[in-house]
Amino acid sequence: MRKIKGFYYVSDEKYNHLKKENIYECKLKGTLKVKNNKMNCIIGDIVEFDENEKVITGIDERKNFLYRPLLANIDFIGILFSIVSPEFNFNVFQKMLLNACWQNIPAILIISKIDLVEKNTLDKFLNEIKKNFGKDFPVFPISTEKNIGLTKLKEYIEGKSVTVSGPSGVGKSTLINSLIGEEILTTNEVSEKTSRGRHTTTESRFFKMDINTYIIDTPGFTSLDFPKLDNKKELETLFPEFLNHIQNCKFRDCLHDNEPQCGIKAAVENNDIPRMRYDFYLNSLENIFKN
Ligand SMILES: Nc1nc2c(ncn2[C@@H]2O[C@H](COP(=O)(O)OP(=O)(O)OP(=O)(O)O)[C@@H](O)[C@H]2O)c(=O)[nH]1
Ligand SMILES: [Mg+2]
Ligand SMILES: [Zn+2]
Repeated sequence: MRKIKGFYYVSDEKYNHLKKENIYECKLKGTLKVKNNKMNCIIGDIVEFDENEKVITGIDERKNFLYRPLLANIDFIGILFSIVSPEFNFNVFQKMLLNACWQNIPAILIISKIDLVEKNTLDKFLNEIKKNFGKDFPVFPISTEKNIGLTKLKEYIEGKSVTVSGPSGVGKSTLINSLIGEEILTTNEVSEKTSRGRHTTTESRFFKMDINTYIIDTPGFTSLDFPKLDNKKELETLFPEFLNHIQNCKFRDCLHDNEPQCGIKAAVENNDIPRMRYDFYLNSLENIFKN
């Protein structure tokens, strides 16, 4: 659930719904330690442990893991942005989406602070999202301030482990406090001068929201890397909306950049692929090796 200075906080709830959850402060067994390896045991790992000795003795194979923040066994990435204060950023959002797609973890978009805008501003914004990311992409507009949208979000994540990720100050910790119904996490106002958050949260931490439902608070990031890909051709696989048009490219190794008779560029011209997505693709193409 949590890791602090060499101690691992293990919950016994997941396999033991009947009795009250216990949290054990454990050390990691020596044989499980590979020197200086952050991957030895990470938040979200399913572990075997000795209740009396308070030692983790085994770690189950991970279903998946995320690098930044380092987490295991996540069902969804909840990408959280506020609509304003700080302002929504399409570029950063797409970068997060790209990373989620690369790690093969489904993403949902949670839009917070909708109490701060007029209804038609929100509607316009939601249309923009639909237009660029498809009508089936799950979007949850919420306000913790006015208690809007929280029930719907809760229903959607029931029985899952969801991480809440996004820039500083968008309301990640506030949302988690609302969802678990307790003021456990510290939150902080956005700076008036810069409209940015203050990096209040500094650790990733699992919270039990309900039976088998976990929500993970994470620190707001300052910068986000592009995925590290082996070759440029791989990038198109992270843009699912390109899939049906790639067969129309004349060249099999087409990168959809300067090549003639490109199916992707044709689809952009026909408005079958949103220009915003194509522009972001080109931007990524330039950056996937520059890590
Ligand atoms: N008006 C309004 N304010 C909100 C809402 N959600 C969060 N806030 C405010 O936004 C500010 C930042 O919230 P936090 O929860 O600390 O943000 P965070 O994303 O956890 O930030 P870091 O921990 O720095 O990454 C706080 O002052 C919250 O009260 C909302 O739905 N409406
Ligand atoms: Mg926080
Ligand atoms: Zn092409």
